Amino acid sequence: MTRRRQALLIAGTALTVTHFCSAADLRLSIVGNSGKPIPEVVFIATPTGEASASRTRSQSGASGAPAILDQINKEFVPEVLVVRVGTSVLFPNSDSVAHQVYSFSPAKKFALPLYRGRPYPPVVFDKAGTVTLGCNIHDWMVGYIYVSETPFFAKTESAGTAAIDDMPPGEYTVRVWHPNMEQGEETTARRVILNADGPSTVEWELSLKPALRVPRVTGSASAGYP
Ligand SMILES: [Cu+2]
Repeated sequence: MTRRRQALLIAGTALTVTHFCSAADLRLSIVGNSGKPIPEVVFIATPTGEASASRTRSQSGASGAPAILDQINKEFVPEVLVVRVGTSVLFPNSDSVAHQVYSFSPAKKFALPLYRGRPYPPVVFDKAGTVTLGCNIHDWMVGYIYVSETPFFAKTESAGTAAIDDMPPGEYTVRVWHPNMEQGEETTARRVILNADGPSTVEWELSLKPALRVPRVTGSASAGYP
């Protein structure tokens, strides 16, 4: 059976989940084919049916505080940031060298000037989708902003786990995204029924492609740049 067919079968399966205490929390665990946990995986839960209706009142858009995507040691930190649609993101530069951040992604095209420190206002991410960031000075720098249409999102930590707490009970479509995953994001979709009587745990296995990164330039080869 091909991997794609397997993924489609998974997508069509309503999940049976385990409930053990009093909050409606959703927990996610992601491992690769070798069983190793995968960090930096975005986890999106979209309410459907009753969960969707009960959520309408409290969905007031993104919170006011901007999210931060820093530049440290000539890398984006974090490499993957997930925000609700409408969120402002600040791009401070914590390095002594200047960076020039840009994106050509349809969900948000922008280009900041060459700068050090924190001189520019935040960028508002007003359309759902994935945004790939680059730096015009350092070709190897790559970062991602996942702009979520729902407020129910999380990102896995180094142990490959993530959690979304205090969710309204009901039915959700849950999907995952990672910049190097082999299958398409939509093929990861699963239906999850979340009951009020306890957290639900969903486990996934995800295949990643090797990350194709431009090698870092070090030493004298980069000496001419600001
Ligand atoms: Cu740079």
